Amino acid sequence: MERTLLMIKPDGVEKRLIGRIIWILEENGFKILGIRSKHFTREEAERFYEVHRGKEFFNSLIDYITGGMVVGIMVEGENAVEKVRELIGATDPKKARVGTIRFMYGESIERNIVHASDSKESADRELKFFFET
Ligand code: FUP
Repeated sequence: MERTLLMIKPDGVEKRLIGRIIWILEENGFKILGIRSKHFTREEAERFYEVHRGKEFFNSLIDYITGGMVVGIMVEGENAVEKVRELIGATDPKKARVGTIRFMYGESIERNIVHASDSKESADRELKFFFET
């Protein structure tokens, strides 16, 4: 069994998609081990997205992610990291596979509704922003 973080971003919360996204996870056989909402400080958001520091979209990304509440969901299942990434779809909703969360609800590469950890190492690191793991 593997654990990963799915985070609903401020636009997902704004669009009232929390329940629907949890439903999609459960419907796909995942177990929800924890749910926590929070408002990222700038410092936390910069640490969360530290791999993108220095890129041209970094400041805009930090403005967006600190602009409202986010919801962290601890998800458990077999190959959860890879499978949850498949469920959310490509970063750019225009390129996301039909039926994925970003295809259905994402507006742009930045306002793309959700985040999910891209490796076991990222999952361990990112879960700590929401849960005492
Ligand atoms: P993902 O792992 O699919 O969330 O994508 P990345 O780690 O590549 O990007 C993280 C976030 O940075 C995206 F969700 C949105 C933002 N981003 C942009 O705003 N512009 C870009 O060109 C790439 C990423």
